[in-house]
Amino acid sequence: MTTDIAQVKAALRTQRIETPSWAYGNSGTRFKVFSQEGVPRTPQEKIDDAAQVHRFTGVAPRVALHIPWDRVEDYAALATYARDRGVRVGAINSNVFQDNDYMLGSVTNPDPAVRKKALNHLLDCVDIMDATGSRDLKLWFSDGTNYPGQDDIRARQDRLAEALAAVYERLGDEQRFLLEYKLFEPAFYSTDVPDWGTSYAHCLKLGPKAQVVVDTGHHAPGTNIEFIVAFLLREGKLGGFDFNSRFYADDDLMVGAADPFQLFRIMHEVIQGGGFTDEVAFMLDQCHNIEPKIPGQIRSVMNVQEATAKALLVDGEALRAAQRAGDVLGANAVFMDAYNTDVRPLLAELREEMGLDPDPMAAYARSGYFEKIRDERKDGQAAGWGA
Ligand code: PSV
Ligand code: MN
Ligand code: MN
Repeated sequence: MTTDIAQVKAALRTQRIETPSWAYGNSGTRFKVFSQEGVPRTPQEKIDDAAQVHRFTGVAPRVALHIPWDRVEDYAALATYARDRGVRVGAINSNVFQDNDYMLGSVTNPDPAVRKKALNHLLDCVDIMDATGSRDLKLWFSDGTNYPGQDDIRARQDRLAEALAAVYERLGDEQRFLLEYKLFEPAFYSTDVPDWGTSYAHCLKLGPKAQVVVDTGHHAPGTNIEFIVAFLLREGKLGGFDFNSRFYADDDLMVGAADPFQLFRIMHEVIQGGGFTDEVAFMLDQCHNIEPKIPGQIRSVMNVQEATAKALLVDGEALRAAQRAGDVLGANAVFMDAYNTDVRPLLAELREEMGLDPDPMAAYARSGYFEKIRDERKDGQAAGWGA
């Protein structure tokens, strides 16, 4: 392999992986939300936990907020709180799916009053971005229908376009929105933003501040996600990722747990397509229903790093030569060589060079942080999936 290891390490040092505030609180399924000891009681405590993930990995300096789960009086003060702990507030995630008014949809609801309420929330989120200095507004809509004939599919697209245009209009010069798609759930017949094509079409019409976000858990089984990534990057429309694993549907499991090879293929397209920059937000979106929260995030961050390191190890020159020569097996061998490399020693070495413990999981376990929060946080939990 002729890849320059120093260059690989330099690139890995620049990687930024954002963790979601909602990962630190209790979560579960519709059958049961399991309570864990030591979960945060406030947005500030979620930030404290996110800061631990950064402390042990060195590559997770941002934490995404979810509004209103992370509602506070003073968002600028919350951003300062985060900075004082060595992290920054990342993307602002809107929530127009947990209110009775939204039973038939939010921005696509047939009732104009409900649409207005939803839009106002989205605009409020941009106000919050102004206060926190966040660049990205992440929009995920649970909107859709359950039965054929329930509503006019096309009219719902018109309503969606109207809301998105109003949000776009409100964005500042340095701000963007990332429109997330999801195949189904909670709507079971039609979903208003079900796939990348729908998201892309809306974003394309609006302009460069509207970008598509790829949640790796939101596709039909067997979907070639790396193709979507390559296509969107080529069009300058890939705003970021919500990384998580899925076995069946939107399982929100640890990144790279279900299919590390897929994660590698995605990262290969990111690197090939010039997407390994801050223009593409590498975010995690997962909920640890049964595993401990902070170590779950650390594991996911490490899994993204491992996939990235392997993708950086692909010998580009050899790959292109084999591709040009039509050497199918040769090209595939170059690709697989990189994937089959054990990059853990390289990452351990890199961490030591960065002044970190080579084993973030063990270092966190030894740190005593869990024992501290378990003892301190006895009364309740913050808002989130589980509250
Ligand atoms: C629901 O599927 C979801 O997991 C979406 O992926 C959002 O990004 C996330 O919730 C937070 O709103
Ligand atoms: Mn998501
Ligand atoms: Mn999801």
